[in-house]
Amino acid sequence: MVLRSLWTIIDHPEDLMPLVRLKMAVARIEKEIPAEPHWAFCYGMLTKVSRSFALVIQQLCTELRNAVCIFYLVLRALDTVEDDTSVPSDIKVPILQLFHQHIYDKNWHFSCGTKDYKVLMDKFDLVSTAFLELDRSYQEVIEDITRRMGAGMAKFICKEVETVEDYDEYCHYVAGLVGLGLSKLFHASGLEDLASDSLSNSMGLFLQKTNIIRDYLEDINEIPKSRMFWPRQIWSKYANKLEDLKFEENSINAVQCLNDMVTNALMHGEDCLQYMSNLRSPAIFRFCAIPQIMAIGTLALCYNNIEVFRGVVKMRRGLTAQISEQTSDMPDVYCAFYEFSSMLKDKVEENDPNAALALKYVETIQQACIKSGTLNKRCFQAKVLKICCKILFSLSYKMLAPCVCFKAEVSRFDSLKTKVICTIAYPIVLLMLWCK
Ligand code: IN0
Repeated sequence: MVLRSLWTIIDHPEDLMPLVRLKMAVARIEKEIPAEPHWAFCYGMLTKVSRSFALVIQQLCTELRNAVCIFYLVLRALDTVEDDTSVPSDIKVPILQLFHQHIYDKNWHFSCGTKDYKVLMDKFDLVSTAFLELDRSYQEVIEDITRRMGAGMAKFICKEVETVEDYDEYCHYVAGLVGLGLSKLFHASGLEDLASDSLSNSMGLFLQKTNIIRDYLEDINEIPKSRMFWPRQIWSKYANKLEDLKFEENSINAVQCLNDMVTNALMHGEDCLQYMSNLRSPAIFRFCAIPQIMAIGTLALCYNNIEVFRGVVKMRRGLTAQISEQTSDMPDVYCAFYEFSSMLKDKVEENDPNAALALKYVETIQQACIKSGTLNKRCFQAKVLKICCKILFSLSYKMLAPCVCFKAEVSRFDSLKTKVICTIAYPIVLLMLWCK
């Protein structure tokens, strides 16, 4: 594990500093938890259930940050109820439908979920206490979205995702509504114009469809019962049962089905670019842009990749650290969307049944990036920087490694043992130097 991480760093030296700085940023926010017990619980919980979200939320001004933090935890709690397969449907449905009322009641309590989610549910009174301190305009948004999401989730408790229309409807309830809610919170803060429902919905759908694709294996292997979000209308073209896609003998069909799903998600890319380009506040912009870039990066990684059916396919942590450091304005987003969609385009095979449609969506995204007129300069600078970093790293590695390695003579530097020692020692020395 440690050795694999070291090889990844040797392969991608440009990841090293962003990773160290990210670690330090996480340590900083863990120290900066507020004093009042209910807010301390909420921010502590946020860091536990989602470290990267806890980081991006930090950029928002205090008032909006508190509202988004509570919105996130309320939605996570709703999700915990929906996800807990040990709760019978007749108990679950009314809880989902009435959740928007429970958030006002400090004495309401329902125990479910596991690990951190169980703690969130058991101490939900602390989330309610914090919710009741928010400005009324924020409370109204959170209440309204929780009501609509709870009703939508309840509808899908007894209903499978059959058609592509069902898939869009389900994703609207669990993620599109988050987009609508966030747009209203941004507007209530006075920092943004109110975005259209359609663009806000697309922001959520792009993220959620990416999660559903990436989490195929985790969801299908869920105990005691599989969770299935891939629409039958898509997978039935490639298999008799959704779980058959994970078996080796169905690899060709599995990858074609996966490509069909990725193509479907790509359709929202253009709307997301439009939504982000309308934002005015730099903090809100970064908060929105980082997850979107992660999503298109994940889609590019998953496309035509059988590993989705074998294990977890995730972007390198170093790359996600780089993205969160290097995303500050729209040209950065255009550059990332262009680069990741090019990566995906290179993986499209002519004989794939959905090749033409995938290429069409890639083209649409790339055209939007080109039209911005900011692409060439920014992307070129980023590439040059990356290449320089690689050259510098490999040069300094060759020069420093023999010194780092105790007793290593240049002639013996090529032996495998020496190389392994140097590979371990070099990043440590580099880190120590940098920390000084
Ligand atoms: C989110 C979204 C989110 C952030 C910013 C702007 C958004 C606009 C529209 C819709 C959603 C928006 O971001 C988080 C990101 C996240 O939690 N990532 C995970 C990583 C992962 O792999 O899952 C992490 O651990 O950090 C998100 O995924 N969702 C979310 C939930 C609530 C809020 Cl307030 C914002 C979940 C979902 C279902 C995609 C909407």
